[in-house]
Amino acid sequence: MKTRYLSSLFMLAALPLAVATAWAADAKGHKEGPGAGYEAGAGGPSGLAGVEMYQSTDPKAPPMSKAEFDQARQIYFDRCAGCHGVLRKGATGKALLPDLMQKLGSDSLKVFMTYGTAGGMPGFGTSNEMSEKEIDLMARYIQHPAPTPPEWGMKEMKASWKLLVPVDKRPTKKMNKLNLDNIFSVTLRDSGELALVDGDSKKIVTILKTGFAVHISRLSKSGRYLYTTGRDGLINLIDLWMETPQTVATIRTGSDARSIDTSKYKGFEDKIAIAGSYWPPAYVLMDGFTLEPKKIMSTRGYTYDEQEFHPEPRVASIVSSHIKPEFVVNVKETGKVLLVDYSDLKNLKTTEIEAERFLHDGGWDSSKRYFLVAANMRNTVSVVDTKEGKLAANVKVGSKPHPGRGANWNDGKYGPVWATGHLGDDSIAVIGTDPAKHKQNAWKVVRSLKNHGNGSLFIKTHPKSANLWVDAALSPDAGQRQSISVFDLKNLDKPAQVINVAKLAGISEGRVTHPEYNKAGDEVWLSVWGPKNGESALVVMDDKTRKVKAVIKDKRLVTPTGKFNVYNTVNDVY
Ligand code: DHE
Repeated sequence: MKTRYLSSLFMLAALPLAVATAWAADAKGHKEGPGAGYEAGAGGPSGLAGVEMYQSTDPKAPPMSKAEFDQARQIYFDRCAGCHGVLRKGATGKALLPDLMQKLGSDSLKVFMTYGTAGGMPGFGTSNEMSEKEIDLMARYIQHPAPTPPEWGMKEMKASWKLLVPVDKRPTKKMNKLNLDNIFSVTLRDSGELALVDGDSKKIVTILKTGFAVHISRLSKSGRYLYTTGRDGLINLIDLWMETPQTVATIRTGSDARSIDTSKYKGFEDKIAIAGSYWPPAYVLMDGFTLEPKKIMSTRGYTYDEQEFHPEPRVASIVSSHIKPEFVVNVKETGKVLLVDYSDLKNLKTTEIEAERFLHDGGWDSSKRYFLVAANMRNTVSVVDTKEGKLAANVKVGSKPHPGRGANWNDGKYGPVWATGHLGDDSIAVIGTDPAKHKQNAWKVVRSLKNHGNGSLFIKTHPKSANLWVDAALSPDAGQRQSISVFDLKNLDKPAQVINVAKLAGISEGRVTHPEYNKAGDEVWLSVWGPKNGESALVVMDDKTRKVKAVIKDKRLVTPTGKFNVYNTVNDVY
């Protein structure tokens, strides 16, 4: 790692000074350390990679054939777009616009791609992720104008929409004997599937085909319908009442997507679904029972702070309010949180809240009035007061907060709190969340706990538990990423117990991630996320004893990552 940084610094010295300085300064926007590799696009194939696009060429740039352009375009969307943006106007990484790229020239660009940058851009050559030939191709590609992927409007959505089982052909009562509240919906990332696992018997109920690399599962208010979104924007609507749960409708809402949720407010239960897209930058409101698209809303616009136009502000997390007919939509690049009132789709009202740029994932506080969302590249957690419809606070935390949905508990000293781990350091920020009864602690980091490693993705507890479970799934240290920290919430001055869960499951290569409780709150389920062609497992830990209760291994469990317990997801218990 050190050698890579040193070599790239050395190479930087060989560039024209002004250009190299500008580049090095901008490179600070890139990822550093344990989070490297966890960026949109770098995290998995993008839905845009296979999309045909128009090749426009710049005569000042080195030539490319159509076949080379198509290959480079695919590599760009799989590996680069997450940081640099679809249109290369820069997102968390630097803008890669043709005039500057031509100034840098092919040789320098090849150096950056091969060795990475001091600011944290991965060395695609040194890590063998790209061959010399591919690096040459990419160096030429980014000197030409960026192709624009097709937009995806109502016509395309409607054409992709499949109502496989109409509502009147669905069961009128639950047709299986499953305890639906305790079903776990498990993402099988690299097989483009979803496993439904019975939390009581620990047996796989069924495996369903989905979009590729499904990102999240969310549940309708009644708990009957399960929604998933693939990175390719394919939404599956699954009816859990069927004898064997099955997909009853699908639609593609875009070509690159991460978020989905459904209406939970009284009178609107199950009725409206919402999906967010990375491309095109938009969200769409749909019929919750059929996925028929009703209304598409673009998120293109101006950043909240500098008020610069951004052509592709991606939709990150979306949550559904329990106290109002509203969805909370977090727009990454502009740093705006939208409260979308779905009670009248024809006369849609949205409240636009200035929060912070690079919004990503987040969750409710225990009262479900405040939504806390990580602005990861700004080391901030933004707190939105959904009752008042305004920003409550921007709280400075550690390096690159990544909470998943976070964890809530009633702290003996500070009252109700919510916590997040970090990608960029080993701290866990504990934030006071009760301005009514604990005003002095509200929206302040009241405790900072020490995780067993950097690169934490997810943290979890349960109202019935006295434990807090925190992963370090992206730690560069193998032992750390295979382990989980367990803190005693009654005595947070005591260091965490660190458990190597992968070892307990007999898996030598794997990341331990995404703790999720069962409905009762007495078991914690963990994924041992192994290689695509290797072994993975789900490990069920007894929350009280912190001992293994069950190891679920099955050759169908390919790269399990996120797990969503039906009851806890419906009710936002975390
Ligand atoms: Fe995620 C949540 C985006 C990579 C597993 N991820 C989210 C959310 C967003 C997001 C916007 C919040 C959704 C919501 O609540 O509505 N994730 C991204 C990316 O852009 C990124 C960095 C790169 C990419 O190309 O997708 C990325 N994510 C990953 C992974 O590599 C993970 C670890 C493994 C995987 O399955 O792909 C991963 N992300 C998850 C999980 C959640 C999630 C399990 C839901 C957490 C929860 O408990 O709600």
